[in-house]
Amino acid sequence: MRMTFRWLGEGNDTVSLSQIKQIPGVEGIVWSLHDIPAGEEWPWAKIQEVQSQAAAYGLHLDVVESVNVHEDIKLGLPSRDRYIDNYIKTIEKLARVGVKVICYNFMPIFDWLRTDLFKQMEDGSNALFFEKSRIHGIDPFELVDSINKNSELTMPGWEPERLKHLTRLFEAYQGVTEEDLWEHLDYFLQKVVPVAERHGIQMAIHPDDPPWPVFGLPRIITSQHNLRRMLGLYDSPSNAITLCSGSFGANPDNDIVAMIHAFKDRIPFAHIRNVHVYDNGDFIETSHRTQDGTVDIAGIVKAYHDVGFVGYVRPDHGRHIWGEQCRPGYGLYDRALGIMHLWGLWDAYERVAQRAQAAKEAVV
Ligand code: DNO
Ligand code: MN
Repeated sequence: MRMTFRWLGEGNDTVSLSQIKQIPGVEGIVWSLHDIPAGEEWPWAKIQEVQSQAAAYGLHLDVVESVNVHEDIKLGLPSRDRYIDNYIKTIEKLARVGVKVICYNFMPIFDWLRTDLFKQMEDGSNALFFEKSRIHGIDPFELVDSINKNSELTMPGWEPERLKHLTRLFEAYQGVTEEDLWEHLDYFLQKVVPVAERHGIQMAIHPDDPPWPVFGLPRIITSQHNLRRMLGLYDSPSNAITLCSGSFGANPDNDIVAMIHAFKDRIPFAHIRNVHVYDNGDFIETSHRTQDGTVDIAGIVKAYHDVGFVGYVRPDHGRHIWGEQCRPGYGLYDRALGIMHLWGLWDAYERVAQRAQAAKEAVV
């Protein structure tokens, strides 16, 4: 497994490249141009700027997260072709700086969704929290306001630019069903995957977070069954998955170990994080440690080890600990601790496998 760390860009992240460089085993950044609105072609100069910033620390740029998909593409509007053309031009440019994986998602309007960004925990830390019963009473407009007020920095997934047109967007999604969304994803993939293929890039869809419909908007990347359907839309290694254990793990019916075994050839990028799901369906983002949540992190790392995983990994959201002031979910400390948990597990499985191999050879 090749360890990476999300970096939100110079002046846009509380974590520096110099700090990232010091986390054991991190070889690259997972990056994006967060100030470019969805649908626009990424400017070459800005791509090169990140390239030289990362190069100064010997970090690679192999993974981009995300190139956001314009809402008109998800809505299937005639204007989508223009935005798909821009998407394709961006893919071609990213290939020129050696990008191998592009993570994206296909969630209408909202990316990840929580009811509380700083839920106070007993140990003094705080973390992102989702209260199932509250979500029904929440006005999405107020939620967007409170999320943007709570953070001075633009949060990935909640870019004000994207959310400016909320009313219009909600209207546009009236009557758009899950089947429509499947069709629109299919249309997008038929255009984009062949280009990615030509450039040796894997388009890796991120699951919906949480993996069920919110505010009456359809969501489709929610389960193993639907992942299979997604992969079937275009049979190519370039039509792939970002397997996010925290997003899928918010629904305890999802068996992430089974997903790893089922789709091992189509997972170039893994997000590994834990959540604790309560009996009433609420969930809190915990430390990455296996025992702290309800997602079987040790089992997941073992499954990746068992299938000989050589893809990219990153810790996902972390708690806010030791008084760190950071974007919700994207501090340095807890994610760095998460990495050490993942390495600890990986190294131990590696050692066990080596010993078993040595024992086998000794018998022969
Ligand atoms: C949640 C995060 C997401 C992710 C985007 C990718 O688990 O990893 O915010 O970055 O959905 O498009
Ligand atoms: Mn994720």
